[in-house]
Amino acid sequence: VIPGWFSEISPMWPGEAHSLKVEKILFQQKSKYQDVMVFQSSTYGKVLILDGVIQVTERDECAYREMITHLPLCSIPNPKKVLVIGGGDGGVLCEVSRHSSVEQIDICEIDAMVVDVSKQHFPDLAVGFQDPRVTLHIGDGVAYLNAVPEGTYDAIIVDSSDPIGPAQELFEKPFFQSVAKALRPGGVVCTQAESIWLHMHIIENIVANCRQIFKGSINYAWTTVPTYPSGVIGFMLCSTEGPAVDFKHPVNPLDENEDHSKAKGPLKFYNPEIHSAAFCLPSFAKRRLNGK
Ligand code: AAT
Repeated sequence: VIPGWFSEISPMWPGEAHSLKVEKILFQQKSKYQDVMVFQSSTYGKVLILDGVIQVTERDECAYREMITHLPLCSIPNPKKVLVIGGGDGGVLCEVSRHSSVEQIDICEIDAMVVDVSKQHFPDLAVGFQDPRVTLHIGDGVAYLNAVPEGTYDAIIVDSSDPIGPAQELFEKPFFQSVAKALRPGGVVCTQAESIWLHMHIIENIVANCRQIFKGSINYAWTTVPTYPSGVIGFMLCSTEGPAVDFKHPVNPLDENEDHSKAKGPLKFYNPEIHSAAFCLPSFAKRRLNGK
């Protein structure tokens, strides 16, 4: 450990640790669920850390939040009811609210401290909570989903932390089963699905479970986020049986239906070309995920 630097050390990426130079620690407290820390870095803006793992940096969070939101929402026509699990910083909510077709946005975040800390230190993300379509539920995403009536949502976005800690169950088969039940026919889910460089075994397990559960399309996509382990992070996209969804060819381009009333500023990362490109996998990953 280098003095004055934050190093992201975890058994999920043994033998390596990305480091950021710390200018100042702005918040540090233990919540009911995890250690919460915010610091000012010298090159990535403010950084949110949960249990020693980087969740958000001001500089590169756009790549993650835009992709995890618009990959699913631009793949179906007229999404109306959207559920976000995790995502207590509010960044994903900002992106969902760009979609003018959306009428209802529910979010279930387990840790109220994440929401409070975001309101205090990441106002540009927490502004997502101000959209009148948003309802915040504080609680476990697993329990929340089990109580949702069948067929409720057009899209579910699982913006969850890694499977060590409170998010563990969000990577397990029963969770994907309740996601499928909560979606309408032809509804879509997009979940945070780790790195092709570090976590092929986790990804293979998610893909195997989803193949059994989702009778529509199943695709893995990825994007680059410099401060996430290995610099890339992926998403599992699935649709339920019903109207066919072709994730690789977006049918709902944002620029045509975008809600400009909130003056959010233009998208920084997502565009229709990068949407389709996100599903192109390196050969090693393609072989493993296609079972060849
Ligand atoms: N947009 C920021 C990126 C995240 S945040 C993940 C959020 O999921 C955290 O706020 C965490 O408190 C919440 N969370 C964890 N478990 C649950 C649960 N069971 N139910 C609801 N919310 C939960 C993800 C960063 C990925 C990091 C990659 N290394």
